[in-house]
Amino acid sequence: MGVVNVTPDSFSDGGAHLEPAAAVARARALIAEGADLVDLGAESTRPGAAPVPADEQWRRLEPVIEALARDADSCLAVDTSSAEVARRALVAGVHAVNDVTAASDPAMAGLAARTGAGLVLMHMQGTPRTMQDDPRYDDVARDVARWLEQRVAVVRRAGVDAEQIALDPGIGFGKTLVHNLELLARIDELSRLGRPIVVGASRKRFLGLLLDAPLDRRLEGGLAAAAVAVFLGAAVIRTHDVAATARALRVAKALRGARRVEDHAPRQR
Ligand code: HH2
Repeated sequence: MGVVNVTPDSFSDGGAHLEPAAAVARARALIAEGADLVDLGAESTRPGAAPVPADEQWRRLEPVIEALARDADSCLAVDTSSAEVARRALVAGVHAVNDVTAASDPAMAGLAARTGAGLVLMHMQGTPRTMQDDPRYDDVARDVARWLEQRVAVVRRAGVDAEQIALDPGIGFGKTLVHNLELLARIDELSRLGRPIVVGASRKRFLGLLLDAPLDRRLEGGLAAAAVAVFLGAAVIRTHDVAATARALRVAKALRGARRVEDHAPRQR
């Protein structure tokens, strides 16, 4: 899943794709690099970010979605927690909604149920404004899994089919460095929820802390995190750097496949 933020203030590409033509070109480039899905967002969710009104999100997104939806090979998601923005995006040709608040707006579940659109439910503790103020868990992997399980039950009751749903532990959303590491290292525990797991570690602050590196020197760290996540069973990697990620994931997937054979076949020497 390639990321295009049509925002002035996203943490890593803010301002770069605010002009519709730049966003469209970036999305097409990511598809050419191997993205199966492009995630279009118009509201930054970086720590401390303020909400963007639905009308402003749609003003930013509309020309971009209209252009991309005409492309035969584009598969698009909209990164929004506004059911109104999601509704307009789906009408305009988007296929899935990526909601970092896991359908906190009850209208979101109803919309997904009516349209059959894909729905990514992401875990966050708090809101972007407050989420990094001393986040706490008893056991981060278990707590996140339980919370996601509850959100799945809520949207299922609203009529969303299980097949529509993917789940995301929300790396960096109300988590310390240790929480993020533990979640990634135990990502296989989310598999028991029975839905594809999405992981977004690309360029995030925990990589900066580990590597003591600014945004433009976090690529290798993001690739390492993505490869481990896929090796442990993650199905979708959300990334700003598609070409490099696609290459890394081919290797990670091959290794995962080799391990499965090893698990089931008698050992031969
Ligand atoms: N991370 C960001 C935004 N949306 N969605 C999912 N499902 N998973 C994530 O990890 C995730 C997400 C933050 O990254 P970015 O979009 O690059 O930045 P910003 O929120 O500042 O626009």
